[in-house]
Amino acid sequence: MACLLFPVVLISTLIAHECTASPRAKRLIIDTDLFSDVDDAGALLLAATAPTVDLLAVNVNYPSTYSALAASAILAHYGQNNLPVGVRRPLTNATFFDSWFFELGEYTSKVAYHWSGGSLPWGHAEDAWDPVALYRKVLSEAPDHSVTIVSIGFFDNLSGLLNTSSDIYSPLSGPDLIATKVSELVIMGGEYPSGYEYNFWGGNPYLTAHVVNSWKGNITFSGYEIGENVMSGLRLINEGPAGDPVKAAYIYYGYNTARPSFDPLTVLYAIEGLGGLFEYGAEYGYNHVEPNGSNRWIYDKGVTNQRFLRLRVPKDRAGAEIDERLLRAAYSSQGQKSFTRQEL
Ligand SMILES: [Ca+2]
Repeated sequence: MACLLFPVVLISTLIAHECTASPRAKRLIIDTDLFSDVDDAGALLLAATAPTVDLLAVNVNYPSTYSALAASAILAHYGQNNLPVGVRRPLTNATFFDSWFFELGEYTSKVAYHWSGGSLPWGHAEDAWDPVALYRKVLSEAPDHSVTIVSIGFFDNLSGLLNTSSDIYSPLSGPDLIATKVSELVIMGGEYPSGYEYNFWGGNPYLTAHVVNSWKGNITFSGYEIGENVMSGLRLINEGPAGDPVKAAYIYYGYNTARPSFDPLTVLYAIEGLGGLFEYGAEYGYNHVEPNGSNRWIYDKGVTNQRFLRLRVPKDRAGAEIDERLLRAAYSSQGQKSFTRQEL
């Protein structure tokens, strides 16, 4: 890991000197649901502020106006004012209600309103890109084999990309454009070696199966069992900068409790690779998704382009690392933000 734990008191002075950019930025596209869990917000914070990342676009795979607007607001707060945001259609004004546990709160509409900004300010969700068109534009403009796509939600947008043919952006079909431009698809979803996980079944599981079972390039899977017990967010809540939108999101959503770290862990792998936190759970084989969204790892020695992750450190150590990263990332933006409407 390039950046390990530092006392919070040192953060503001160390940021300028630690985690300096590598010679080659990693080009990322994030595909997020940003709706029914808050860890997507933490993941966006990490991706938007990482000095080694060239964030190309964010696609939203949950069709709520507030999901798209909140993504834009969060990105703008961390200096990504012009980043293109796509969202799956048709849009609704759906807001999250925790009808499973009655313990979680809604955050996307509040973040979207109070931190309105970026390419989709409040009231302008319909101006968002079609996510499939945005994929094709951004991929066509990128150097070959240079883009990492991080999927931390559902699969509608990626399935749509696979179904495309030539257009104004590229003469290539979706699969050929992916083969030419994408270096790795990193997916938070499924359980390993087998299971039944929400990102795979909670949207349209047929589309999950379409993407996972037909994608030809490199895929790395971050399963439910990785993030489930890695808790994070409390330090951002307690020690984060006043007026930070992701700090607010964690407060609104979890009522001052830590949350599992599915998406921040997945983005951290996408940015830095195995580092000190991860190892691969299998040296060969591939993931297979059934039409109901359940999955299992097929140990086929003839397939080596897919992997799943395992933690190589205790869950508390991984949680502390994510907490430190979130805090450091939030403070790193202090010189960039233009305004906030709310002090927390
Ligand atoms: Ca998610």
